Amino acid sequence: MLFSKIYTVAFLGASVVTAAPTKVRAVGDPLTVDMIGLINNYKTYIDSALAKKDSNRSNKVCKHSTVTKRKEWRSLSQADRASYISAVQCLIGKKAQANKRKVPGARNRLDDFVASHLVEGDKIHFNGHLFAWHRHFVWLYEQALRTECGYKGAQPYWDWTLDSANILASPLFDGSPYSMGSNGEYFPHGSTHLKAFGLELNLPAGTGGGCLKAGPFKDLTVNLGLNQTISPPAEVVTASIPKTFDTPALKNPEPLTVVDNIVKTITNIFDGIFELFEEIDKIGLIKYNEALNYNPRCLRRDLNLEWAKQLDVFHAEHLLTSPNVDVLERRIDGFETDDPAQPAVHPAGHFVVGGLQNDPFASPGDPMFYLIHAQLDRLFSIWQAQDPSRITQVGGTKKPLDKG
Ligand SMILES: *[C@@H]1O[C@H](CO)[C@@H](O)[C@H](O)[C@H]1NC(C)=O
Ligand SMILES: *[C@@H]1O[C@H](CO)[C@@H](O)[C@H](O)[C@H]1NC(C)=O
Ligand SMILES: [Cu+2]
Repeated sequence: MLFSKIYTVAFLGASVVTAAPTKVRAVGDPLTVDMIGLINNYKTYIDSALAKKDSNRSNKVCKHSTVTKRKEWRSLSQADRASYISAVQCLIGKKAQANKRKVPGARNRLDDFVASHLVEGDKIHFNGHLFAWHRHFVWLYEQALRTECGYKGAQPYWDWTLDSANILASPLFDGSPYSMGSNGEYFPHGSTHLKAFGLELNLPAGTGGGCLKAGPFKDLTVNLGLNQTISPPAEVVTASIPKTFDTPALKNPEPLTVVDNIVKTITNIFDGIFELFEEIDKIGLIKYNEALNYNPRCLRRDLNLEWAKQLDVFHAEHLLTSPNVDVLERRIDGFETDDPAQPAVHPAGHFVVGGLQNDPFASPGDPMFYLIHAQLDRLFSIWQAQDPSRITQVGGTKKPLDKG
C-alpha cells in the first residue's frame, strides 16, 4: 500500500490509492449520474410520504408548504445566512439551563448541547446509536433556534463534496459576515493526540490550528471540554494506528424492536433535555466528567487538505450503496473491515475542520458541528429513502466499535 505519509499517522487513513479515480467535484460541476439517481429516489420518497392521506386530509400538517426544508449553506440567500448566524449568536447569548452542579462549566445555551454530547459521548459514536441520536440532537438544536431565538428557517447543512477539491476556498470559511467563520490562525504545530472510544490516534496538523481569524464566531468563547494535546511541529509522530480494530462480525440489522427500546431510552432521557444529568446519575452511567468544568478558551480550527479528499462525491456514493444499516454505520465511521486505511467520512467531516472538531466529545461547541451533522443526517436520509424497509432499520450495539 502506497498511502502517503500523512495517512500513516491519520486515523483510519484513506483508500485513495486503491479506489477508482476520485470524482472531484467543484462548485458548479454537475452531480454524477449515480448521485442524481439516488437523490431522485429520495425526492420521490419524500413526495409520496407527503402525499399520503391522513385521517384529516383537510388540515393536514405535513405538506410541502409546511415542512421545514434543510438547505445547503450556499443555496441560502445572504439574508437567510445572516438570520441563521444571528439565531446561533442569540442561543450563545442565552443562559445555560443545565444543572449547575452537574455541569459547572456551562454558561450558555450552546454549552447545554455540548454538555449533553459530552456526557453521552461513549454511547453514541461508532455504534448503533450514531444516526438516531445525532438526528435527534440536531433537530433539538434546530428547534431551540426556532423557538428560543425566533429563527424561521431550517438547520442548514454543509455539502462538503462541493469543497473537497478546494476547502480553503470554501465560502463557509471565508470569514465574511455570511460565512460560518474562518480557518484558525496559522501556527506551526504537530499532530493532535486523541484518546477516545478505546483508540489512540494522532491527527495530522492542518493549515491553521489557532483561534478563528475572522467572521461571525471569531470571538466565541468555548467553555466546556478539555485542552487538547498538540505536539510541537518538529516532532514526527508515527505509529499509534491500531493494526486492526478487531471488528466484531456483522450481524444482520434488526427491525425496530429491541434496539428501538434502547434508542428510545436514550432519546427520552435527552428529551427532558437538561434534567438529563440528574437522570444519568440515577442510572449510574456517569458520576463525574472533568470536561464539564469551566475551561474558557477561544474556538480553534485547522482546515485539513488531506481529510478534505475523503469528502468527495465518490466516497458519498460509496456510503449510499451500503446494503444495510450496519454496513452504513461501519462504513461511515471507517470500521467496515479491519483495514486501518479505509476511509471514514464521519470522522473526516469533523477532522477536516479540525481544532475543536478534533475533540469527539466537545465538538458541538463549534457552531459548524450542526452543519456537519445535518449533512450526515442528509446522507442517512437519502440512504434510507432508497428502500422503505430502511426507515426502521437499527443496527450495531451500544458500545464503541460495536464491541459488546
Ligand atoms: C384530526 O383533527 C382533529 C381535530 O382538529 C384532531 O384532534 C386530531 O388530532 C387530528 N388527527 C390527525 C391524525 O391529525
Ligand atoms: C487550557 O488552555 C487555555 C488557553 O488556551 C489556558 O488558559 C488554560 O490554563 C489551559 N488549562 C489547562 C488546565 O491547562
Ligand atoms: Cu457526536
